[in-house]
Amino acid sequence: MKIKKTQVCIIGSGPAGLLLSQLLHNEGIDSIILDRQTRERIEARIRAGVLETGTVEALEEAGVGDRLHAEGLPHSGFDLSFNGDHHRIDIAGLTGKQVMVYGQTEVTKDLIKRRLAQGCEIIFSVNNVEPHDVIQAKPKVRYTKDGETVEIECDFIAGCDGFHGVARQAIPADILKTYERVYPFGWLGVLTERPPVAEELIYAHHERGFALCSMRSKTRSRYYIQCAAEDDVADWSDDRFWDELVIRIGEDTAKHLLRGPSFEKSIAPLRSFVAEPMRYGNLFLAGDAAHIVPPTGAKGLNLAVSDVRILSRALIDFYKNRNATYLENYSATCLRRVWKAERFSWFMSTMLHQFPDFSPFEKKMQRAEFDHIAGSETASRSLAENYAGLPLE
Ligand code: FAS
Ligand code: PHB
Repeated sequence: MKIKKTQVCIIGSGPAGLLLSQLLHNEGIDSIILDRQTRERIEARIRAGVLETGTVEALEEAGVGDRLHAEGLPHSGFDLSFNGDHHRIDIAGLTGKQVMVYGQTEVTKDLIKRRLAQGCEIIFSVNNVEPHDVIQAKPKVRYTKDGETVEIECDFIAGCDGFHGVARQAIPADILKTYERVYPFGWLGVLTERPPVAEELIYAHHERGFALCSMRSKTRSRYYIQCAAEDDVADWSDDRFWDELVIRIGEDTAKHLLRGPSFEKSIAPLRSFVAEPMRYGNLFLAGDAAHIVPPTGAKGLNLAVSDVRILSRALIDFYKNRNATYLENYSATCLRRVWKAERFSWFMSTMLHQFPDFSPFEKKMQRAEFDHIAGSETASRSLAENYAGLPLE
């Protein structure tokens, strides 16, 4: 069996794995990244669209801030709409921060390009990835590629392999505790080469279901509508999608809507999920491998980045100063932030979506939540602080 050696073996070449590898490299720490998908498949994924300030700072530190600032759109607020009533959340006025609209697809492309340019070993299209000896001093990761079995000997394994990855499974069932809520609906998203309907994002509650108007640039729009969890994309023609979106965002907004052909259309399931602990021996989970949030709060990608900022700080302190304190505290530090993001994402999802089993009282509570936010600067500030990103510990 072929043997490779590195300091940190990273499973997953999504935003978490790529950013971790780059931040470690900046401090002279070597890593190898494994991914079961091809580079093309990874770079074709359409996912998040909103970056917190902390995420922008981390990407600048990783040396991929140029295109982000050249093409990204700084946003100072967004619109909450509830059955036609509107309330703007003034992020800049309430928090002094902005968010950056820049697609995760572009973040991933920028990070892969930089990692490869710096000679990082990213091994795509691997199979049968297996963490081994994770509680030993020298854990290993085995995989196969082109029929050959390879073993990577390392000091640490970073499980950045997403919700469906293998790293979380390396934590024994009697130690791993998971928490989950699956929502009774999904998000049907489309991309179209048309200017966005408004300058800022619109999160809309409507009796027929939730809708979100977002964007990727001044000429490319991203729209979502809540759909049944069992819906099939084939059930949704472009015309049916646009007609439904118009109803949910209301005529006043929709008169600015430019319909166009969708060039990406997909349905994403919604769930809240947390796995504890995020560390077992020399295995560390980061990003979707450890937690999932419904995208209503725009937290998924940003949580992955904050995990990586905490993990890279811990690993760097260990290698430079042989101080393992941050490593020991990694899971607890991340989880305090994760649970606050889970709460915010659950709150936004509960207020804005139609739940088939909601009683009339619960529907009144949804409206009351909106009215409380619209009527209280304190409540609006709390929402804005969570959306813009809570401070890193
Ligand atoms: P990722 O899932 O991005 O990356 C994991 C990587 O690990 C993948 O490249 C995968 O191929 C690889 N992998 C998996 N198993 C492996 C194995 N066994 N061996 C080797 N490699 C393996 N977040 C938002 O903030 N806003 C959104 O609108 C939004 N929309 C989303 C839509 C969808 C359909 C999904 C699935 C997620 C969405 N998210 C959104 C969340 C998303 O952005 C994640 O938070 C983000 O991708 C997390 O990054 P990673 O943790 O790196 O995981
Ligand atoms: C997106 O643009 O894809 C997007 C933006 C904000 C969200 C979710 C998705 O809350």
